[in-house]
Amino acid sequence: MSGSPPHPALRALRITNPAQVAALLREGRWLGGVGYQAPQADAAPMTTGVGFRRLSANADELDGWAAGPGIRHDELGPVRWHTDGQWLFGAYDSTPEQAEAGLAELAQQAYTGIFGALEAAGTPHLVRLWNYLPAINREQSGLERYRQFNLGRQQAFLDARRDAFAGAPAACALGTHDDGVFRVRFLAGRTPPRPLENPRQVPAWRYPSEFGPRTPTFSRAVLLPVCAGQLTLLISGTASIVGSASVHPGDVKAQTEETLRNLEAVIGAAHERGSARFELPSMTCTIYVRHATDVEEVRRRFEAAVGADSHAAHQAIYLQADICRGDLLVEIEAHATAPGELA
Ligand code: 3EB
Repeated sequence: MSGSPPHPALRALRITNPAQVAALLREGRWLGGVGYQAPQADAAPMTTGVGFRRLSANADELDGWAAGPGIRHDELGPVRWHTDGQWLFGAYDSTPEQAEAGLAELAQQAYTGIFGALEAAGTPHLVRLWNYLPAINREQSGLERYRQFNLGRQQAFLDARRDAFAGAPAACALGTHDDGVFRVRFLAGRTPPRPLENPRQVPAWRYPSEFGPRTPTFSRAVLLPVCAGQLTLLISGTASIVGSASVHPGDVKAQTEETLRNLEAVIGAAHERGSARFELPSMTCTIYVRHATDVEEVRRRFEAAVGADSHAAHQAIYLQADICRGDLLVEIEAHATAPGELA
């Protein structure tokens, strides 16, 4: 890998001060990000908020990406993006009416549009996607809306001859209750990331059909060389699933502990695929809790695992969100960058 490090560097930032975004924009280094405040017109380009109920004081921070310099804006149909030619952060927003009508065809259209944008921009390789689905668990026309989304998403990957199974990007899919807009945010690059699976779980793209007619298109994590000698680990939304089954129904403590074991297992998988060393206490986490009343219990378990004084404990953002299976009460995603090379 040391022969051709990707340039320029990609940096993950948890932004506490909006002035940071303004400064990065002026320098041509702001790629984009996800904020968790109420949806509003972009405060800065590519930073539209997603309206979750915030359960921690730091939840007005935003998860952003910087690269460049020389970042430019472009758009194609309903997809818009920022790119420096090496890295790309993009956004798709439906109308509320489109999302209300159903998510199968809409997800297929959205992803087809995203793939077209990635080809046009010359950054074809998806790294990470963030999917925000209004009424994710609602049954509609005989199929739960999350399962509708899985149908359309997988079909778009197949139509575009992209890896819908092994080799899929990292992702999360959360349910929103804000303005009814189906949103997708995505990070892509000129070179493919290394996908990772969790040895405790069946790959999501191989789930049995009891979880829906088409399987979810995501890997448990990706390892991404972001500049010479640095790897970023992006762990997808991780929940209380062992094999393919949700475990500990109704028990938020046990679900949180199972989720933490799954995160450790994915970190272990990363250690087999690269020399970078990651540990959960120094990762940046976003924690989604289905019931706001569970947040203190989840926080207690999380802080017991990572240490109350750790980076992970201080940085964790807690949000109320619906999770893609009705029996899941908590989901945690995490990322970090560390020195190392792919194995
Ligand atoms: C799971 O493991 C929990 O459909 O993109 C986590 C991360 C989940 C991503 C997605 C779904 C997705 O199946 C749900």
